[in-house]
Amino acid sequence: MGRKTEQSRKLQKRAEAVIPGGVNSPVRAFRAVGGEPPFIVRGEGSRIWDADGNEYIEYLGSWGPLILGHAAPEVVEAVIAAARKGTSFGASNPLEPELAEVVLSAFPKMEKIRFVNSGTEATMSAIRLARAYTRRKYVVKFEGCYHGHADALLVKAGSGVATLGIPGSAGVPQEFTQFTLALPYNDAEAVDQAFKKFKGQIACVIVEPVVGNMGCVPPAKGYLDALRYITSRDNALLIFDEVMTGFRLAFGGAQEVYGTAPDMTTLGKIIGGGLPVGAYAGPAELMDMVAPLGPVYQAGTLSGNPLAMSAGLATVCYLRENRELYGRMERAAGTLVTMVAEAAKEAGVSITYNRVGSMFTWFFAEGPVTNWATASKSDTEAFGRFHRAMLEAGVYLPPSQYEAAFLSAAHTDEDVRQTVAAAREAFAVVEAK
Ligand code: HOZ
Repeated sequence: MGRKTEQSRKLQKRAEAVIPGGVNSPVRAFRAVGGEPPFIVRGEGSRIWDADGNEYIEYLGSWGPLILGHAAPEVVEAVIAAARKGTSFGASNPLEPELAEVVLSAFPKMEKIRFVNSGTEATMSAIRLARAYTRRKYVVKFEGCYHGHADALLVKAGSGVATLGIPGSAGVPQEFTQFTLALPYNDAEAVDQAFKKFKGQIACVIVEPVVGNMGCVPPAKGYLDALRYITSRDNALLIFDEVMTGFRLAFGGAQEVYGTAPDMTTLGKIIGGGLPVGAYAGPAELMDMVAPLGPVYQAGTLSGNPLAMSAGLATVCYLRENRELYGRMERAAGTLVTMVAEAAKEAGVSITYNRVGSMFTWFFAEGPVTNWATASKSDTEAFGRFHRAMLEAGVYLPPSQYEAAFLSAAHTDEDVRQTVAAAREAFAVVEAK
């Protein structure tokens, strides 16, 4: 219990005076877990350090992008080299087609890609394109899935809105979401019914093929294929939101792991190597509808920014050349989640876990977690106690039950061992209340 907090506390106070909640993204405020958010001043490999000098093993990875760990030398060198040549041109630069080629090589069905600045922009633009292509209005999404904070997608959403218990948002007129149908995840029958009810009117189904935004929830066997079948049957498009899972679960993302090909893919996080980026990709026939070739407008001052492109390129090229990393991360994450679950059992604490590759969640819930209905039964108070105890012990987990954790290529067996030891002590605190 020797963690110092004075400097972070001061910084939080200072930030709160000028930034809503002191944060630039709500879930960072630790409201769901209690305690004070440390201000991070440095990261290296699997570790971060806060303003008071506390060191943490961390499983946030900047919410997913840092698959190679903090300040990976390849990425840092690439960004420095790019910055020396200029930080932004507002004109095309050679790194854009270079990154486009490498990213597209991972997704055989995607022929063209457009880079944007965030996952929110990526999904918003993909849906605009799907609506233009199909000339239809309705969009199907799933409860507990989060596709950024565009108005039409803030319906029964996961991530921060689920964390704060407000799965929509004030300021979004009902008219803006009237064409959004939110259905339970992992329930193909519900999708079939919706397509029967709205026959010929649904433009697309957008899904996180492995959900990360209600915690990690994998698709049931055959579920993604069912989505593929139902959408194709009605000439609607299937969009895989692989902002989290792209290059995370495998080089070719969830579509490689599960063998189901969508019509469009949205990306972000890892393809920016820790700098702001997003992208949407699809067949040329579709993508050529985007301006300047077609009538679907979408633009951005910093899109294709050379620093972001260089960080993304360094990251995905490293992954392409070192694919054995995926097996290594999967084994380490497997050991971690099962050993922590065993520690929970020994302490008499009820948890269940989901893991796909290197993304995972320990749910403070009894039964299997397969959708939002089951995820939302988690004991979030117990999760909060666990989170605070882990932080005290030097382990930084996502500050929400409804966000996936990520293990990086920089995590070592020793990190895993220390994390399990910390969890053992934390469960005693969880149990004691
Ligand atoms: N998009 C990230 C994963 N849910 C969360 C980042 C945030 O909301 O700050």
